[in-house]
Amino acid sequence: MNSKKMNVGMLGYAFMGKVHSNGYRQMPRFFFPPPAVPVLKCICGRKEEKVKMAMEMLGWEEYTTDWQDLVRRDDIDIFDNSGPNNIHKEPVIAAAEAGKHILCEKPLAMNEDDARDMATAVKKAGVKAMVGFNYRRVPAIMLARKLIEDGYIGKVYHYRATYLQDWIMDPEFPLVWRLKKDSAGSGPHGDLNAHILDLSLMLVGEISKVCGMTETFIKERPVVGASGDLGSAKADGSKMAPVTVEDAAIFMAKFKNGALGTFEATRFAKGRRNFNRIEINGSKGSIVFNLERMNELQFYSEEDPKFAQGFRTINVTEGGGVHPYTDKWWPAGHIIGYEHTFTHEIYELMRAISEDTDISPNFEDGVYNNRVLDKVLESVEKKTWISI
Ligand code: SOE
Repeated sequence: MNSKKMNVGMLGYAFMGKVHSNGYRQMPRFFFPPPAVPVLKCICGRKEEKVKMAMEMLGWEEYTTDWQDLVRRDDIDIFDNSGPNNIHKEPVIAAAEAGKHILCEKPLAMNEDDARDMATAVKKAGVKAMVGFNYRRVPAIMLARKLIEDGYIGKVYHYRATYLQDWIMDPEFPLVWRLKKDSAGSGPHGDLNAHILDLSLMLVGEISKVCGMTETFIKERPVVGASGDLGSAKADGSKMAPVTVEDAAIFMAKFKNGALGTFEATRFAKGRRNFNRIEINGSKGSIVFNLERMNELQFYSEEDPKFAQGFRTINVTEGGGVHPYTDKWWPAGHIIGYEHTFTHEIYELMRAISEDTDISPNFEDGVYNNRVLDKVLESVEKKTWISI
């Protein structure tokens, strides 16, 4: 079956570049027949020797170090920005102006104003544009939304989310781009609160006001050496520089529908590698999702008989259309992982492009996300509640 082919040009070759490449390769094989076949045409990065190796390792046809050329090539249909946050805006706007459809990693931008410029550009260009909030594509999260929308937990009172990591607790860990305000915009706030904030929009709705607190526990770190290799910092350990983003960011929120929200993002939760946990409490029941047990959803219902009430664990892998995406992978009980969420994301992107249907999360969702993130930081500065 010869489905339409769409050439992809991607900026970035690190973690997100790697997992997006896997998604492009896997999607047409598992979502068969695919809405379109993504061709891994050209991968782009600053360091030629590294991006050349990434081309060979990840299965791209070509490589370049010139994103300005890449986004304007006539033979590129989709531009995927998997680069650091400070190079989301300019290449995405240039690609949209050149008529490319877009997949941009989260957070959409460094701040709301930049996000708004990006949303305006894609709207004016009339191209499809998705933000890479991949956890929306976890089957258990999609089941949580169904349970909430169908009234199984009643009126939502609480959204309680923690996204905990611990990868930078060693004071010797060098000053990588995620720890610099001019390249990341913020620390775990824009990196991790962005995710649990996007899921709150999907599961509960919009927020009306926020109040936040941030802390930087380690104030300065070794500078990464000229080679850019993390190990080079040890060699140049004499050079230290200030950390310009937070190590932890916590905020409270009031949702427009009256629910209360608590959000916690940190890279200093020793023992938590990528602990993204959400609990939602309603008038008739509760839901708990934990990324470390990604194929399961915990569900409590007051409508169970009194002698049998308790949090049940649903294995979200039933086929036959019972749970989303599962028919594309394995039989019930054979679980999927983190990387499958990106294959789902790429399937939805290419389906929306091929069928000319709406995309979610779209750039307006990205603007909302950056706006709330900015308002939390404003509340930290002003030490008060800030309306959205
Ligand atoms: C690092 O914190 C990171 O790679 C995030 O940037 C991703 O969005 C998250 O899914 C995993 O952790």
